[in-house]
Amino acid sequence: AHSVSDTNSVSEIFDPTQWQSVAGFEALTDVTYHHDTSARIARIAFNRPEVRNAFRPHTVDELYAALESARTNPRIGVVLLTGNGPSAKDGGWAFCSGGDQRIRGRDGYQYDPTAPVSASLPTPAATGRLHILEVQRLIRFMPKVVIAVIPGWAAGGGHSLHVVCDLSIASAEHGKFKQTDADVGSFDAGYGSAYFARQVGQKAAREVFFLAREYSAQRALEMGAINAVVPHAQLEVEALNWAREILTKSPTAIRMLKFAFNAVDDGLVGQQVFAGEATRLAYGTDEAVEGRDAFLEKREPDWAPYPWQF
Ligand code: S0N
Repeated sequence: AHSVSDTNSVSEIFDPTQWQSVAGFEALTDVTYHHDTSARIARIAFNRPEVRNAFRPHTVDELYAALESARTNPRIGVVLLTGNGPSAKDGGWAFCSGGDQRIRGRDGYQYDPTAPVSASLPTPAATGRLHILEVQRLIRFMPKVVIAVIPGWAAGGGHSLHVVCDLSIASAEHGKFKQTDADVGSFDAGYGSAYFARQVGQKAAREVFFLAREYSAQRALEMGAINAVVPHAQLEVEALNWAREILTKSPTAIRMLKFAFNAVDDGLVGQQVFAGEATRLAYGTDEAVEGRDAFLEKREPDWAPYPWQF
């Protein structure tokens, strides 16, 4: 066994033969970012196991940059979002425990003056940030499948992050869930709560938030909050299996299905995202090409070959 304090290791259940580092992202500190050997699956992991993978603003900047890289890479179809571990301090495992409460100020989370500065990341703000919500939107609206791979605690804003992922798989032995927002005077009033209630029902969601009790991976499965419970040692193997199976499907069908599932809860923004994909499909038809060409050739379009289908 090894811990992330060993320089050569990422996480105890990380298999280095399956992954390669991503050029330009080697200097990340709070997050690790890898592609699988086929460069079609991304693994992005919180890397602060000593604080149960709590995020500070710098963590969120790195997470956003890695997710954006995966989003804009046309080879990548699936993203595994996970947490490295265990903690070298006490052996505890975490997916993510939400915002780092040590640097929470009155206007959001403060940049840690000791956090590394990188030219490729935003300039640290003088004011507090709550930009984990920007990460939530990136996950929600990226046309790829994002799987939360939960090796330990998903608490607070970490619980919200797994909620917004498309699928969630948790460790049977160490996967634990707790929505602590009401314990620490915080509240995710968007996807973290209201969308969670869509997943598990109003009564269960209110119980999770109002009582803030710990619940197990098995209970999360029974509630419909996650998709599978897997033996801890097999967690990343199984996540890779799921990702590889998804990669055998049609990218366009998966993209349209993700945005269809989203649209019903996302209002006009959901419609806009789905409509953008419909426009992309329409651009590929001869009918749309005729409209463009007619304009460029300064003539009336000829729609005759295109029936009013029923
Ligand atoms: C995760 C818990 C339940 C684990 O308990 P356990 O196993 O007993 O470990 P501990 O001994 O408690 O922890 C080990 C060490 O890690 C530190 N630590 C853990 N979590 C944090 C944290 N979030 N911030 C800072 N430090 C943390 C412990 O202090 C301990 O350190 P040492 O060894 O030095 O004593 C348990 O740890 C726990 O309950 N953690 C806190 C969970 C929590 O309340 N998180 C914050 C909730 N709020 C948010 O996340 C808000 C996020 C946000 O930005 C937001 C803003 C607007 C709208 C929405 C959101 C959103 O996304 O929610």
